[in-house]
Amino acid sequence: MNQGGGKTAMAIVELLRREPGGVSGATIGRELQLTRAAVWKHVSRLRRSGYEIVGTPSRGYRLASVPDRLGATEVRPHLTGELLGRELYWAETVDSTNTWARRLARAGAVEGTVVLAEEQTAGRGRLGRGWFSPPGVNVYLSIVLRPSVPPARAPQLTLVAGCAVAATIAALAGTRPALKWPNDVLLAGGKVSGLLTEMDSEADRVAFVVLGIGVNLNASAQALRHGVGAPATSILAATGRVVERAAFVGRLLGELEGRYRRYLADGFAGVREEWESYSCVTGREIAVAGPDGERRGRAVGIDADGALMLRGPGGEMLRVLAGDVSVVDGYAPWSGGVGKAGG
Ligand code: BT5
Repeated sequence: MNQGGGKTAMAIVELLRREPGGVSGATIGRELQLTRAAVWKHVSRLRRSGYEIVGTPSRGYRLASVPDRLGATEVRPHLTGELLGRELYWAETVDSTNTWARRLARAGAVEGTVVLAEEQTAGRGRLGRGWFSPPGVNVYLSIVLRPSVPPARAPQLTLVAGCAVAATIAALAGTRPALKWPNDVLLAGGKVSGLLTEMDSEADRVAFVVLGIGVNLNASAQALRHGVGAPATSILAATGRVVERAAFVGRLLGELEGRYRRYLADGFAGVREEWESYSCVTGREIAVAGPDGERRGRAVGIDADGALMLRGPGGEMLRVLAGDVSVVDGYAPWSGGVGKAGG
């Protein structure tokens, strides 16, 4: 496990990206103040780690392809913000990026630290559930945040992040997903993404939040059918589009950074309307299985704090802070049929 991507290697890749026609070793050396031998050494190392760099006598070095990996060297060129991703950690395989990020946060990791893995061997959902995390096709990332808000407000970050995931999918998959309170993102009949927000708090303030995001990008429908015991999909399975994973991560972190900053400045109110615009449960007859048993009613929407509001059978309003939602009015918009949705 490392932070991946030396600074010089990253600078060379950036130069090569900027000059798709090729750039001479002498120019690289001049710009980065390296000897030709040092340039050659870095290029060789990049090649060994999967970068296809073609060398021609006339044009110098040309970047032919970038490895499909989520290391710092691959992700950094796609970052647009200043906060999220300023520290990037990457691993080929890890038990859970959330567990890893929590460890880093306890050891003092700065706000905005992002942890990525190609594969998780013990990816986690809520309440001890698992997250199917096959290697090399999806996104598994966790972000360390240190918002100065009371602990009770931390769950709002799940909704903030849900909007960012939905906006990123809408932009890169060309189709608008739906949000199911509190932490599911749904696309064409299945769950495409799940969020797991975990917190360490002191008496009356959050010490840190680890925001975990799993998104199925290029997993096949078949793999998801075998790996998940509930309706699941990926962007590829739902739309036929292959998504470049590093570009997706960059876009997602940018979308999230903007919303996170607005949330810190203006509170949850600014997020609420956008969240509602993606909601697939508002107006539906639903059941919520929560810590205090099951509650039924018609979903009215989320309130100013992000709690789910239901109108109960007797017309009374119910306020739900946690639970699993399923639609019971005979039509589940994400499953295309009757009954309970997964997640
Ligand atoms: C979630 O929990 O949806 C939160 C998932 C968070 C995963 C990310 S990946 C990066 C970070 N590191 C982690 O270890 N976790 C986070 P929940 O609402 O409890 O839903 C879990 C349920 O979703 C499972 O019981 C399955 O039914 C279903 N599921 C599992 N893997 C899935 C997948 N890859 N795609 C769609 N659905 C899945």
